[in-house]
Order: sequence, then structure tokens, then C-alpha cells
Amino acid sequence: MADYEMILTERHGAAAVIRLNRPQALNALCDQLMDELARALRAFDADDSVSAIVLTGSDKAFAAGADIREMQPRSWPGTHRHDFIAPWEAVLGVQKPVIAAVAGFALGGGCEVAMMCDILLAADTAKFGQPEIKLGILPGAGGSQRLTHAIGKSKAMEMVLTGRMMDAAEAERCGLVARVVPAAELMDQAVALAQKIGELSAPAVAMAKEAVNASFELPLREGVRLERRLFLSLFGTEDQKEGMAAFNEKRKPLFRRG
Ligand code: CO8
Repeated sequence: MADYEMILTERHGAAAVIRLNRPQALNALCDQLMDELARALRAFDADDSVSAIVLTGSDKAFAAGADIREMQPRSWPGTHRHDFIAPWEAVLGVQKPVIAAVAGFALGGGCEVAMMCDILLAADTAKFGQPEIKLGILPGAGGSQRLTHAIGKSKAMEMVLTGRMMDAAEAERCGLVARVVPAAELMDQAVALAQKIGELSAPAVAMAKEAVNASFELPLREGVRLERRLFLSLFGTEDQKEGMAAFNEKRKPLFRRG
């Protein structure tokens, strides 16, 4: 893991932390940074001792968007042949929960990467926005879809069409983030959340994530069918036996890892 230049990685027990670390450009998401992020996510996802991954930036910026300097010379049809957004999908391929811990700016692609994560925790300094319209483009990594799912059409339309930012309190009010915490407590709370998930049954957590995410893609009937299959399959795990036995014996369950 030592060959990263634009991210830092840490372990806190079962919680893994990936910190975007390109401070001179407010963590603007260039090709190299996204490649390193994808590699780190894959490595932690494959590591059985990791229960959940926290993705964060600096106090000033989670990420101020895709790198505008790198994008400016790109032109079509080159952009069509070389889809520079494809590596971004690595975030979506992670089976373990990914928690975005956002302080400062989460703009454009930064907001989109945060929304690809499973749980968003915001510091009270966080600012979210999709300002692409001011650059003559539109959100390209899912912002127009995920923001609309999260906060509804009218507010999403206002943000995407004007590029205005929303602060942390508004983001919590409209359901974009799970909760807002004081900036000084952001990382402790994000890591504690990841560790708490680590005490639970790993297969149940992975399938619960799959089921919730399916609600964004499947019609209700199909989604409920998928949920039912996943639910029933968990009765084949030792963790289900342990979880229910522990409840009945009035003790703490001891779930297996991996
Ligand atoms: N790209 C490249 N460099 C950036 C970016 C960026 N997105 N954001 C900030 N920087 C750089 C600045 O150029 C500056 O560099 P330098 O010191 O060399 O001039 C440095 O970071 C510090 O920035 P500022 O001086 O501007 O800091 P301020 O505190 O004054 O302002 C802001 C902070 C408001 C965040 C401001 O920097 C800003 O508006 N940034 C751009 C925000 C933006 O428009 N983001 C959207 C980008 S487009 C996008 O994300 C499209 C996604 C589509 C999918 C992506 C596919 C790959």
C-alpha cells in the first residue's frame, strides 16, 4: 500500500480509512487519484480483517470536484473512446459498507463520489453542490440521478441548474446525509460507526447493503423478491444460528468474521 501519492490509508481495528490527500488542489479528482482510490478500495474490500471503509478528505475539502485542469483539453469523440469516468465506478463495486466522512467542500464529482458511498456523515463545515453547470457541463458521475433520488426533484433541479451549494444543516434536513456532527468529532464518529458494523455478521451486512442498493435500480416487486432471496439464504449461515441463540440466551452474539 506504500505506492500511493494522492491518498493516505490507515487502519483502526476492523475499520479502514482512505483519506484523499491532494491539498494543493482541494482534492480535485484527477485520473491518478481516482486510480489510487480504486486500488485502495479493492485491496480493503478483499481483506477479511476489514469490516467497513471510511472515505474522507481534509478539513477544507472532501473533494472540490473532478480536476478541471485535466478535463479542460478533453474533447469529443476522444471522451467517448476514453471514458475517464469509468474508474470512478470502483466505489460502487465495493461489497463492504463505505462511509463518506465529509468536511468542507464536496462539489461536482466530489459530491458524486460521496453519494456513491453507503452512509454519508457530514461535519458541520460540509458544503455540497453540483456546480458543473457553471463550467458549461452537467454532472457526469451520477449526480443528476443520485441527488434527485436523495433530495427530490425540485431541490435537485435547483442545485443542478444553478450550481448553488447547500450547507450541512440543509443536507441533513433534506436527507442527503445520515447526520451532522461537529467537525472535530467527524473521524472518531465515522470510525466508531465502521467498527460497530464490524461487530455484526459480515454476510448479513453485505447482503443488507446489496438489498438497500437494489432499491435504486429495481422495480419494487423485483426488489422485494431479491430481498426475500437474500433473507432466506441467511438462514444457511452460522451467524443466524448464533444471533438468534444469543438473543434467546440473553447474551451478546459472537459473529464469525469473513
Ligand atoms: N479542479 C482543479 N483544481 C481545483 C479544483 C478543481 N475542481 N477546485 C479547486 N482547485 C484548485 C484551484 O485551482 C486552486 O489552485 P491554485 O492554488 O493552483 O490556483 C486550489 O485548488 C485552491 O482553490 P481556490 O483558490 O479556488 O480555493 P477557494 O477556497 O477560493 O475556493 C472552491 C474553493 C469554491 C471550492 C473553488 O476552488 C471552486 O469553485 N472549485 C471548483 C468547483 C467545481 O466547479 N467543481 C466541479 C468540477 S466539474 C466536475 O466535478 C464534473 C464531474 C463529472 C464527472 C467526472 C468525471 C471524471
